[in-house]
Amino acid sequence: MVTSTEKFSELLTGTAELRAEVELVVNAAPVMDVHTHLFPPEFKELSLFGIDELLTYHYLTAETFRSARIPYDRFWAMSKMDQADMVWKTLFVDNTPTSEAAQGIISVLDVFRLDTRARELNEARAFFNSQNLSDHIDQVFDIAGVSGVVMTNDPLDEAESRIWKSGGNGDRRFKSSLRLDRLFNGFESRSAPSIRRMLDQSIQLLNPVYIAASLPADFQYPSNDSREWLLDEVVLPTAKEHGLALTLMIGVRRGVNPGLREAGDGLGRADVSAIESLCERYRDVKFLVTFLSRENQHELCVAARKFNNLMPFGCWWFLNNPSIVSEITRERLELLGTSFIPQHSDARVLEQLIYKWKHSRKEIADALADSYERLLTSGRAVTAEEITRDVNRMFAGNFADWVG
Ligand code: RAT
Ligand code: ZN
Repeated sequence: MVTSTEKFSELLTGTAELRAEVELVVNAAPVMDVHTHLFPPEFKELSLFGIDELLTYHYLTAETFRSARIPYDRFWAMSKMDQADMVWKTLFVDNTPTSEAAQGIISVLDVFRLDTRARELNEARAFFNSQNLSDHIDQVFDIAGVSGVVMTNDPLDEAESRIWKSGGNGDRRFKSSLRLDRLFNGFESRSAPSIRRMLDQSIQLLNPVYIAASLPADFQYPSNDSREWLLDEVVLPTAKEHGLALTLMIGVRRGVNPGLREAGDGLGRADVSAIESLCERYRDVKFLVTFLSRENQHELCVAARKFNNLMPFGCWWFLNNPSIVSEITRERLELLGTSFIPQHSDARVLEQLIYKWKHSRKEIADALADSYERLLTSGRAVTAEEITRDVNRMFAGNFADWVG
């Protein structure tokens, strides 16, 4: 009789069984979502869920303005429900929802067996309004196969700060991170000791898994500017002292069209050598890095081959489309083996976890299956056990390694 352990370590020599196994493992593997904008219910109005929040996601409002010729001010003056109705009518009733963000809505409605061709949102609203939030979080995490999410926490945000001081987050699945955009992008200027104090206090209060910042496409290091000063004098010494990794998200051009509000940011190609210089100068700090421009992806892989304190992660924002996720994942598998974090969701609204992970898992499984198939053709078969080991490494292990 063949035992299940023997079956697990059996060589998968047929392509059909190999591909089926990869799909099974990738779909079942719990994933640690290393960058989101989600919050647990204690954070009240910051904890977003339901159809109106899903439809007013900035990825979708930007698309709506391309088809509905409505002045920006008129749209922003509308209530959230009216905005959601307009997005629905424009992108889902008057047009076919082919974009990734629009297809995401369809995937979410479909999972909950809601009418994906409805003309009105009544049924969907009634469904989401009837959910108990904490049960709903459990259900969504379960469907998405997400074991935990990293929040984006701004230590200089007053509303957030009040919540942290009055008990903060009770749900261990929501990990915190210290996001320092206001300091890095010049909205707050303070002396080094004052920033140090603020960071030390925030680290004590929030217990973050990493320190983070998003940076513009023209970010340079070294550069003799305030960002270099902040990195050298405050942030990297703090990261070192507390044993925290530094997460850098590079390539955003904020406010390209301010009329679009949150949807108005663009992107630009950045200089990857800035990351090489940081990794070289701070060999004892671990860096998690993602670039927003498709053109930077290959250079990031090459930089990671040179510096083993550099962990590329995710297909960020405008890159989170199936064709590009597929391309980047293949490039990374070919250049880095399994030593990278293939994806993060960047979810702002709870149920986005469902579609973002469903869609990404498909691309990751296909890329991985092709890779094992090539290996088979070259003369080496893999086992189910090895597939599970590889997927667990990419979905959780690499991050655990980085954040301790
Ligand atoms: O992807 C997004 O939702 C963007 O608006 C940003 O939040 C980006 O992910 C960021 O963290 O700056
Ligand atoms: Zn984000």
